[in-house]
Amino acid sequence: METETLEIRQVAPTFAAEVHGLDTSRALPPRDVEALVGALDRYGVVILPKVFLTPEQQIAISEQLGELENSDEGSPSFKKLRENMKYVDSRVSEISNIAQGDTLLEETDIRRLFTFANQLWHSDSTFRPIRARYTTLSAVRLPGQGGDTEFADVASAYEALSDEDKTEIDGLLGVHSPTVVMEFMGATRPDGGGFVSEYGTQLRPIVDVHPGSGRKFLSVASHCSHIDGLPLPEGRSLLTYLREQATLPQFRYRHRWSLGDFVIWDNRSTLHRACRFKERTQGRQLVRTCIKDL
Ligand SMILES: O=C(O)CCC(=O)C(=O)O
Repeated sequence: METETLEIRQVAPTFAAEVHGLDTSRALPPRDVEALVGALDRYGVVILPKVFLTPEQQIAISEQLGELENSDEGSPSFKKLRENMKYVDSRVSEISNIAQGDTLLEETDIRRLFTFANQLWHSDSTFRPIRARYTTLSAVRLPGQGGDTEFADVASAYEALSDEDKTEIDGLLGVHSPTVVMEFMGATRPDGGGFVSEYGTQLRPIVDVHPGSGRKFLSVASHCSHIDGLPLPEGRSLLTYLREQATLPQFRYRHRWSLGDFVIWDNRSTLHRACRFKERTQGRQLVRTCIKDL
């Protein structure tokens, strides 16, 4: 498909597209921003192959899509984490297993926990009062093998549900909190106690509507702990089923990174997860921004 300025090539059966023709070296003109938002509404995941953005260029493009999350916001533990990170600007964060001094993270480094948690299907910041509308990642350093990012099209997955399933989940609210993921990952406080969420819990519809496309989508990120008003086991059983439906192979796209790739995704119409790699022996570093869903 060609818009006036961009060449768009869909890369998975139902969603995800490479976009060519954007001049990312400077601020985007308004018509390109509009075309980019239109592509995100339509494809959910937009890939700009090998554009090699600097963190400053990545911030500039991200800010054209909306207000950026501050990675410290509401979270003293994130602020502490950033003290060790290479990019100290709180508008970016790093997905990385590399420490200052270019060594791999120590076994006990808490950042490893976050990268393992990213291997669960999720949608960014659903546990915060304001979820992330978009996330951007730039590939700075990649392992020899693995370390892909996988995406799922949760709008097409919703549409493929049976009418009976659609009726059953209509109007249900999911309860989101980082605690469910952190407990699953075995996170503990330094004193050995259990993980305590700094965000409380957020209620979000299990079936939401995307304002850009008008399509319904399944909101079943791993941070959705249970279903409001349903007994815990019943709600978790339903969530497990819906996550399976949302991530069936026909609704997936797997991004095999090349250095310099810049990927933007819409956290409403997609789920994503990091794929495993040999993180004890190989380095992987991506620069990340998150745009608030205001
Ligand atoms: O590391 C990846 O491939 C995915 C990162 C991720 O899950 C995130 O940025 O939320």
